[in-house]
Amino acid sequence: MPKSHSDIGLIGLAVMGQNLALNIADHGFQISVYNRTTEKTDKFVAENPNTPGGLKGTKTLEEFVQSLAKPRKMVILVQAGKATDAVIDGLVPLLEQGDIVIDGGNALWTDTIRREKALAAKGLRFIGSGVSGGEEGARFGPSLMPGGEFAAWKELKPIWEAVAAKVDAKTGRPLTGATPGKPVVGGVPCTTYIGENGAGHYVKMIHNGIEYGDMQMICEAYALMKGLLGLKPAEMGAIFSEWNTGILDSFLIEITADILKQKDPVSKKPFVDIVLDTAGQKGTGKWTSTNALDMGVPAPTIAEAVFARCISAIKEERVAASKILKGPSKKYRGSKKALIAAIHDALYCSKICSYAQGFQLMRTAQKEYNWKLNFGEIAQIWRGGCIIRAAFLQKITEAYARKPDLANLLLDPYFNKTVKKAQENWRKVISLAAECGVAAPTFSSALAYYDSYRSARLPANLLQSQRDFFGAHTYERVDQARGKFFHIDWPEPSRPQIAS
Ligand code: 2AM
Repeated sequence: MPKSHSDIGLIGLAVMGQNLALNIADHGFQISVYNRTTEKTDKFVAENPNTPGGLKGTKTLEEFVQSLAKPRKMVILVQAGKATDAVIDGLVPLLEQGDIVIDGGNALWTDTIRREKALAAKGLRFIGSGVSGGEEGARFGPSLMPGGEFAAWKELKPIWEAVAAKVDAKTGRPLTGATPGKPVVGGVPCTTYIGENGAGHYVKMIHNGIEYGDMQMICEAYALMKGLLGLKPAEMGAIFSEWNTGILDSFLIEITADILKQKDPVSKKPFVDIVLDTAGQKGTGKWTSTNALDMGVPAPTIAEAVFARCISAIKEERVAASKILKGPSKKYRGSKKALIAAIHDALYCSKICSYAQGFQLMRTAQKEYNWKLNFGEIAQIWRGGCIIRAAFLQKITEAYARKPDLANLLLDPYFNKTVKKAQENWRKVISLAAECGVAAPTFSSALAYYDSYRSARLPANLLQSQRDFFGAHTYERVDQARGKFFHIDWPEPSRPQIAS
């Protein structure tokens, strides 16, 4: 017997929307659905007649809104940007005080802040929730990062906790095996209240920036094994499978192993060998990097991962350059086993630096936006459902449990000790990469970040002197208190003057 009013509604029946709606219905919630093109709604409802909670198709926004129990809760899953604004504009006149609009798209966090404020002025509540895990995650358990008014979150919480991915309470391992109509039972849900207004979408963006870093770092490990050792894809697949049983245990390492073992169905060659080496991007890595520059927070490894995609995209130019620009002819002649172990360590150390940068960004943003982020919990809800899910995240949760106001992940005793032990290998890999001409932009950038961060004195003394020389930008002195600025009268440059 359908309920007179649905527990929640969802607007936007593209794949993500359909999957999230089915996930919600699988948990016994009745859900009303609406799509701008009605045929899609009809088809979707007709194709899924027997979900535990029930799907209710609606043909107009009015019908959709009227079908919801109060306070109404409705999830928007349409394209981020203009489409989201268009849907909100259509909804607002139909809503009543206290109703809750939830944007599950990949919105820019500043848009979420703007929308939350605009709706609050009308007595409506707005939650911007990051939804991570792609289509599979949406269907069987995503990682959910909601931001907005806390009281609104409490209304949404039972549904969000039910549909989120689950991890084992003791081990933190993702609980898998959900099938249509039979979701995972028990476990700790991969969702928690992130913070006010745009906090959820901000944290989702950082997740994606970290994801860019993880993916590129894995690609560099692959490039090094291929370039320095000449390994074949299947051999590398076996190595990644082995790595997946240790500290690198993660979704991305697991799928990399599978990809490297995959044969192309057409040519029967290793699949990766027939894939063109140009990578696309949708923008969240760029947003993360731009935000790092805007806030003046060093996140070079994440930015390098974005640039690595950019350089991959100029394929024709690279092919032309490859015929002109020569690299070294040096080959690696040492132990294969030792180098594989060193690449493993380089990957792990680089990963630690990349995550340290992501968490530094969140730490700075929370001050800028007055959020109170719980970094340990954020790492925890990334353990299941999302693309960066990894055993390693447990170490981050533990680090923040030890010291909630940790300034940088690298300063935590576990990470400090790990990098100390592994850095010889890390440095060996970077040296070899440079000597043999294999590009390893994120590995190298991460090491430079580590070496800069641990430097009590950087060459910026010279840089500031240059600034004072040509622009009278002043400098601070090592023998005076901070905040006192000096300038000296510099001599004319000694180079010959060019006559104008
Ligand atoms: P459609 O099926 O009618 O195109 C992803 O594109 C989803 O966003 C689809 O469900 C799409 O609806 C919806 N969408 C895109 N732009 C929209 C808009 N301006 N208003 C409402 N829905 C929109």
